[in-house]
Amino acid sequence: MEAATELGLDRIDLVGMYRNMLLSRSVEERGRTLFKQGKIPGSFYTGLGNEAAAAAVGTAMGPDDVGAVIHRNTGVHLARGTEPWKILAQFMGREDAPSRGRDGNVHFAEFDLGLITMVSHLPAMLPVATGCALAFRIRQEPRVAIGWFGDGSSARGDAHEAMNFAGTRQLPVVFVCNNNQYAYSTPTRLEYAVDHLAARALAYGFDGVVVDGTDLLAVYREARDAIEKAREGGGPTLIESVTLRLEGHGIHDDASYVPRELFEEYEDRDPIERFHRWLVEHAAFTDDEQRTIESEIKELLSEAVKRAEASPEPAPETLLDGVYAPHDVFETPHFS
Ligand SMILES: Cc1ncc(C[n+]2csc(CCOP(=O)(O)OP(=O)(O)O)c2C)c(N)n1
Repeated sequence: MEAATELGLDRIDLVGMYRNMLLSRSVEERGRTLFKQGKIPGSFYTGLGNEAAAAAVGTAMGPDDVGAVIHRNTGVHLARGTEPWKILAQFMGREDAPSRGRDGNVHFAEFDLGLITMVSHLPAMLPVATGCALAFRIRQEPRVAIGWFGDGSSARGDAHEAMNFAGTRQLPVVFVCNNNQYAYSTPTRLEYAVDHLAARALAYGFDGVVVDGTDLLAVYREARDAIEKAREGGGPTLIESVTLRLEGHGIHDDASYVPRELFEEYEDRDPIERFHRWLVEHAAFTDDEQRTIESEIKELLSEAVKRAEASPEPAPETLLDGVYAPHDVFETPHFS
């Protein structure tokens, strides 16, 4: 428990992050079932294996910080307060979902909770995170922006541009790379020639750290330190959180290109089971508590499915509503 106390986390925080991981996986499992029932259009994507990293960074963010999320970050949405029914409604393309049924099923975020919706073109949101950080600097607000990206996305120009700009201005932004070792079927050795992506930070003029993304407390420590450093004017950090995508890119992909042994290695390091063992050993977490959380999540999700299914699909004649900015008045949404 000492390690957690040093991080400013009490037992309630720890159990909260554990619950976040369980809920995140359960929401996605429910999504998988809905997909099999033909209720989810397109394909279906999860953050299986990335739960600890998402819960940890989402929890380490301050209330006024903002984040540009990607498709492996269900736990970040939950940590910011997105209700599970909205996520399920989003998966199903319903009218009451954050994207109101007008974008891909993992392209969503609740702006009011400080999250920015991703667009498909990865990692186009990193310059957006850097832009938020520039705005915070100009307005002299003690806020930090977080930009997530994947190992594959790191090979694109916009990743470099966002980090280079942030480095030159020492902006309050934290770049979090979910390095899950494959970009679709491309392994990391074909994505970059350095040992670790975090090594690139040196060239941009800021710190880079590699962390085991299956270790919740380790990710929390790095995220909290980087966020607080950025808030205090210490500039950006690149955190490379190493995990393995525990299934295919999406439900349509059998991941046959990933060696079986690699899956086995990472299944043994499942972030949820790993932190469960930690809680039992260090925080006297009981079977009763486990059962209570599980049954509470089960109930929450049956209600969530009902509420999501009750939300209509968007009416065809309204499909373009909200998709394009009005041409006469261009109002830029902004964080108050
Ligand atoms: C610019 C661009 N090229 C291709 C794609 C298609 N695409 C979507 S996700 C993906 C893999 C991205 O890999 P990575 O950044 O490592 O994230 P991961 O999906 O592995 O978490 C690709 C190629 C895209 N969305 N954007």
